[in-house]
Amino acid sequence: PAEDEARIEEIKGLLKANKAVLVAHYYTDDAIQQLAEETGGCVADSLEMARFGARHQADTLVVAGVRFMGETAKILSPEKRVLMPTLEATCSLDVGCPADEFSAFCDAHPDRTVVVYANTSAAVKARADWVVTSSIAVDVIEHLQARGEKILWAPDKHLGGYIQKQTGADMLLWDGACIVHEEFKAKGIEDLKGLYPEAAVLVHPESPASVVELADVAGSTSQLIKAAKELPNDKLIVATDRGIFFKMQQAVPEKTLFEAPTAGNGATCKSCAHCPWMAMNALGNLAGTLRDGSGEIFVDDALRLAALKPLDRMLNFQK
Ligand code: CIZ
Ligand code: SF4
Repeated sequence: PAEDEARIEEIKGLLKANKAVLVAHYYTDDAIQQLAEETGGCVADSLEMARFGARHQADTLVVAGVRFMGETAKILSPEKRVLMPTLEATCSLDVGCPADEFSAFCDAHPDRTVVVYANTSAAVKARADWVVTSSIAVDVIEHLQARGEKILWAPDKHLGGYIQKQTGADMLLWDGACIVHEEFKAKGIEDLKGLYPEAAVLVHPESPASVVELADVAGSTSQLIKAAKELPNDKLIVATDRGIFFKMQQAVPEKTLFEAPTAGNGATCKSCAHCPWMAMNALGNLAGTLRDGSGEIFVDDALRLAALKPLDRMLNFQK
């Protein structure tokens, strides 16, 4: 629509005027991802978003995603201004792991190395020995296991259970879940496979074990996009936020992508394959934060330094 066109032009001007760069997650809406691409920003998973933001020369990073991604950007780049289209965009994993309860859990298990998923608050990261994203979680846990370490993992129990199965590591799991991935149903995927037996199944391991078991490839968003290119199949059933279809279809324009069903019986679900918090990022509030700086992220200095340690371990980790 013409209204969006005008907004997009305005945002392009504001990005320049603010020496700002737009960093967007794969799960944000197509218009945001496209704008990030067109303006020299990046569209990526949370690990690559963090790396891109830290390396970039811009004065201001505009992070389109959820709160922890903006916080991570600020922790890694304290000298930059970090803006988000909305400060209300959280994550069920972050909400389900309050720092005080988590800290008590760690205190009760002092013999374990604390590894947390990137989808956590700065305060939870500050209590951890390691931060990981789903792109490198298995590699890091393998490395710790080889050193004989026992793990305390938080917050996603499905991802934790998947890593445990892959590595055989001794892992004590926090009881958290992603409201989007938790909705994928094995029955629905099996039914779809019945219709398209030649289709490959791609699954993000935040999904329940019954769904991951059906996967031809399980992996992070960037790993799934890579797999879409490498697999010979020209039909793909994809169990992750449907925002990923923008980049995945670009990567394999000739292939047919199917959304994995979120209900086995056609019933509606809470979140239906699209994260409600990612969806809060829109052209209107993106322009708004660039105009008035309303969505700026601040992280207290002591907290920042404490959270930086386990984040740096992740960024410096070589397999
Ligand atoms: O589910 C998420 O929020 C993901 C996949 C984040 C990430 O690591 O990119
Ligand atoms: Fe959190 Fe799930 Fe949304 Fe990702 S998709 S931000 S894990 S609620």
